[in-house]
Amino acid sequence: MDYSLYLVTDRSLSRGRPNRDIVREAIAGGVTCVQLREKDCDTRQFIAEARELMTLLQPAGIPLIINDRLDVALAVGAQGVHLGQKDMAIADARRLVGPQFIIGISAESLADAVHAEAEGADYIGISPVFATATKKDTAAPLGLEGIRRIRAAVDLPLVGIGGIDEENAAAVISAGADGVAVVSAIVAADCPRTAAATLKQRIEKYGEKIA
Ligand code: TZP
Ligand code: MG
Repeated sequence: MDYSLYLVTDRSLSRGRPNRDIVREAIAGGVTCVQLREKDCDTRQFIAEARELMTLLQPAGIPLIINDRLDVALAVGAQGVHLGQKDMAIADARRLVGPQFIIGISAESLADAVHAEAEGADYIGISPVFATATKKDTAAPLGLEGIRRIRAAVDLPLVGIGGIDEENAAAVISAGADGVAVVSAIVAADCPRTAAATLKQRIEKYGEKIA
């Protein structure tokens, strides 16, 4: 599983462009994972959005992760679900799916991250790394130091989220994250394809330095 450039959708930030357009461009720019995040739509539309993204992502071999809704993920054959601290517990989710299904969780503290690993999560979203206007109810930013501390305590893949852009993406990786998850840096960009490609370049450049 390659979490290095992880796009999280948000239709309210896409300047009227549908998810399919953003995701098509992001694939061309090199995203390695996509999460469909819908905070404001009914179940039937959520499933329709997810199916549409599956038709784009499957041929590209890129996994689709569904935010919050395990039922939606299962209905469309998505590869995983992303859960928050108040969503279904990992152990409960795992009872409903096989071992291949990806369960990611947002950790808002070192304790959350350690607990997520013990419970059997497949990856951890470190949330938020920096302050962000995209999500209103975030915990206090964990910063690069928070990534370092979590990296030292858990072996799971770590994905930083919150306020990440092309200027700070390499620092997030260099602090120990396996990937960066972004909303506005791609979704709200004039050209989501170029934005994804630039982020990818920043991340890969760091990879070369430590290789
Ligand atoms: N979870 C923690 S921060 C965040 C989510 C979904 C929003 C990140 O958005 P952006 O625009 O990349 O800062
Ligand atoms: Mg949630």
